[in-house]
Amino acid sequence: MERSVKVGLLVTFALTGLFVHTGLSGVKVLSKAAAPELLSNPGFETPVLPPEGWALIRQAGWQTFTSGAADLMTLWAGAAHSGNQAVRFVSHGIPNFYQGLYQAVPVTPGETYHFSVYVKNDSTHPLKGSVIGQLSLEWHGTNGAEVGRLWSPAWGASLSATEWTRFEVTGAAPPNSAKAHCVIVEKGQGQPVANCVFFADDASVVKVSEE
Ligand SMILES: [Ca+2]
Repeated sequence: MERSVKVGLLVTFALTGLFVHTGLSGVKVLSKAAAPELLSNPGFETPVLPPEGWALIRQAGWQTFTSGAADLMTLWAGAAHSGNQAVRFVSHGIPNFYQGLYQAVPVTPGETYHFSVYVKNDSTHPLKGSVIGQLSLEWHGTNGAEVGRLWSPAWGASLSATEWTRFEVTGAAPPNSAKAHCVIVEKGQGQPVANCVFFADDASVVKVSEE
């Protein structure tokens, strides 16, 4: 019974964002007030790029992965949600390609975690075809094996190029999980177009406390 109540709360929570449910007497209240940031370099401000410069994202504390093609993710000083830098993802035209970056953070089973990022389309090289981006929370056990995965909604060709849009995914760490890979991934799917660009900035992972 307690389990079903909690699931209902999490659904509401995911739909409405981080609001306090004062109307539900006797139910645990969720809040991220003062929750410490679990990511390092969440705003991609390190290392500071030289004028007209660029750097691979793996120089900035994030791990990268690809489907085999070249890594086309770099730190970028030409767009930022805050500070001066963001990450620039450039697409391949290779069907079903993917590339992404992640950080692993320790988690406690049963605790709820909230992962978000701001993304923006590039007005001069916007996303086209089937290219999308997405967040995932991948739960891993103490032996490293994945024990579950949650996805955010995806962004694609309709993503705004004038305003930053926040995407998020929230969920409870499952039994036997020890860490979460917090992933920002780009996927080509069936009909990707090469050289499409989106930017990502101000990622955040926090444990949602119960007050
Ligand atoms: Ca930034």
